[in-house]
Amino acid sequence: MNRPFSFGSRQLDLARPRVMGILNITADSFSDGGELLSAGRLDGDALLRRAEAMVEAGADLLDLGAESTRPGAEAVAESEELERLTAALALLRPRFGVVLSVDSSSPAVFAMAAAAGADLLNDVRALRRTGALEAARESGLPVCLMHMQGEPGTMQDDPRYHDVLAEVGSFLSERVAACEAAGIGRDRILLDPGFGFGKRLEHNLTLLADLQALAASGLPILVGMSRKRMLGELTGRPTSERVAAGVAAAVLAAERGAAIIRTHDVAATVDGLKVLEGLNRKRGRQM
Ligand code: 9MG
Repeated sequence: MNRPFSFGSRQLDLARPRVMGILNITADSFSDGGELLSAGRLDGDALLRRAEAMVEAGADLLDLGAESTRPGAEAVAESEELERLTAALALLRPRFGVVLSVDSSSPAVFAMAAAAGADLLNDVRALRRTGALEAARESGLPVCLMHMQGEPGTMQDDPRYHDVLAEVGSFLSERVAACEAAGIGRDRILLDPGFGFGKRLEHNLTLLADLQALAASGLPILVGMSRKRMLGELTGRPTSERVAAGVAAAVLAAERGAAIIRTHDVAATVDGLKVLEGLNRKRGRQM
């Protein structure tokens, strides 16, 4: 089955799982903070080198973020976020044909991103900020709606659920309905259960085990587990040594219907997904 999805003027067939490389233009992201900034400003050469390596390794999407969402991270002023992302898009857009995603919750950033050639809005707050739904609609871009319990600063203090799968599912359904009411059609929506966003290990594992339930919505599912704490809890390893665990998690998610895997480790993830694709060809399952 072909599942073409339009990201602005670009299309991706999501019948085969795709890899989204993470580019954090931040001082304090949990794994790669500070690597793309020099004296507080975007290091353009470092960004281009990292983007090129990811695209060569097989990334079909790149996700650009200018504010860390890790617990305890410093807030970044909207003007600073706009400046970093505008500069990054100006460098990347003319050079790369891949889908460029912007990780932000800010309506002002959404408007800028559309004008600067971005193809996707990735909002960990699922367009809940004032004016976000309207700005996303006006951008004309597709949106990734992610589930998060609480806010980044405190979300891991004491996350609780009665039924994490049902609660994440109903939150996402409610956000899809809000998008549709605001004029953003289902053909412009991707969903994300938000691994690690206000969730303990047991919650993350339940969501991974039952990811097919979310995929049953018919909307493409994006997941991000790369180097996250859940992998450290399972393996006892620090962030820099979680690549293998991240690939395992990516393959398990793709097998359960994830269409896009957000990762720091593009080459390893692409290889892992090739193993799954080979197996599925053998099983006669088309991807
Ligand atoms: C920005 N960001 C960090 N982790 C993420 C995840 O798991 N999903 C999405 N969509 N964005 C994320």
